[in-house]
Amino acid sequence: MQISPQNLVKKAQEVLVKNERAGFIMPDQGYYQGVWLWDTGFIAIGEAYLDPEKSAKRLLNFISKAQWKNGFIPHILFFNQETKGYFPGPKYWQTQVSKNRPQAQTSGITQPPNLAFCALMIYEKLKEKSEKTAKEFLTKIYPLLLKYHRYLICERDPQNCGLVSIFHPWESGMDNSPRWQEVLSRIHITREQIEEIKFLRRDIKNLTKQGEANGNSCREALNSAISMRPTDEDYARFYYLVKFLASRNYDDEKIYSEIPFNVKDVLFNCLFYSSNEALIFIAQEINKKNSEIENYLRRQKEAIKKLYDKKTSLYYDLDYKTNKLIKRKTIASFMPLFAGIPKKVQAKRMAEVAVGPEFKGRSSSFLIPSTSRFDSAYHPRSYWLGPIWMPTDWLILRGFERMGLTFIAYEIKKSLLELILQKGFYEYYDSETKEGLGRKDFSWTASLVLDLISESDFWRSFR
Ligand code: 2M8
Repeated sequence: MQISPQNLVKKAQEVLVKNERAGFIMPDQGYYQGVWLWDTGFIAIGEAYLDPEKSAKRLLNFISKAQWKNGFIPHILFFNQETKGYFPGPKYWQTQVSKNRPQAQTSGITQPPNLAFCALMIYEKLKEKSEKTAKEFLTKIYPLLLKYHRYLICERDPQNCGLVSIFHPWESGMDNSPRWQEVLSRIHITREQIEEIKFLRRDIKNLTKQGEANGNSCREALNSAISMRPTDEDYARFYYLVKFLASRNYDDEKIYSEIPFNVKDVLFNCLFYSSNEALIFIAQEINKKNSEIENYLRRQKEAIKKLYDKKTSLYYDLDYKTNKLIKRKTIASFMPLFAGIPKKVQAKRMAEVAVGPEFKGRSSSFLIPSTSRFDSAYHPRSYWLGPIWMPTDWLILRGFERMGLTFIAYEIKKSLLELILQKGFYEYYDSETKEGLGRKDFSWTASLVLDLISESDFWRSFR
């Protein structure tokens, strides 16, 4: 065993401390040089168990610095103008073309909106110490979150259909998921564009050397290297979309109708739904009423229900251009559980799929790989094409728990903890061998362990 159960909290805490920089917690130490939106939310959950005041301060600080004037919260807040080894750094986003950009260096896209339900978790923990401090935190964070949610509703769902759009695979958090293959194939990429990307990504190859210099074994360093990450072709399309957004001055109205990537992502929408539930709760706690969010929540519920496919018993993204469901089975298909949307009978069917041959497979553990083992793009070691990721399995287990399917939730939780004790806090894990892959000592993995081992009933009770 790599970590003894008695040492788990200490080790998780060490990871968070190690990845601290300038008052923020980065995803890792070395590659991801900035603060990511949904990572920040998940990290805040774990830190709330250790030091809720610190966690509250960090979350407020992140939003205050990163948020644009129109309420938009970008997926990365950068520390510096240059990010050696990480592409694309600030200069490629050209955010200066937008009248809404903040002073800080940021990206120009967002990420799954988990911040409101994470803020509520911090509130729960703050309350255990001081009711007054807890309410003060909500009073400060509520207007910022409300502004962000209003941005998503107005700019990403201009037709008020109840589903917000994403404009880039990175906004989904599951960058190279097979869900995006067909939509992305509509973007034609030239040989020159691939060559340009090869050049722009050349620094990542230095990571291997850097890893060795830091005392990591060669194997571990190689795991972080280029082969398991999205390909140059993927990146050429990702970069095409970055340039597309900047060329429209980050004007959402134009982008919405013109961009080739406009998808109603099921994961994004379910986390937004849960964050809206949390926002309504937050408003009540500080004696405010928010009928605007309440109305949208009802609309969202009806719209998410329509993403269900009876034949496969799962939920799927909607391609805005074709108005068709994107029927690729991935962990995103289970996210309505977290939002509490499926009927009990549907949730039971989803549990059967999760533990069946397509996801759990023959493994004795109950871990859910990011992509169905039967999908043509499935790969056990390649980023979002198949490996096991802590935050998404965490969302699924909390979802099963919410639906009252406690047996499967318990089994996933147990399997996740066994995995961490045996392998440590990796970015993701091989879905066949369970080997730790990507970056070592990864913040969201360490942070969510702190929630898994707690006896807290919060995720079942807050809604
Ligand atoms: C990964 O995404 C970034 C781009 O945003 C990247 O590959 O460079 C994803 O796993 C994403 O979900 C995550 O938030 C980010 C930082 O951990 O890394």
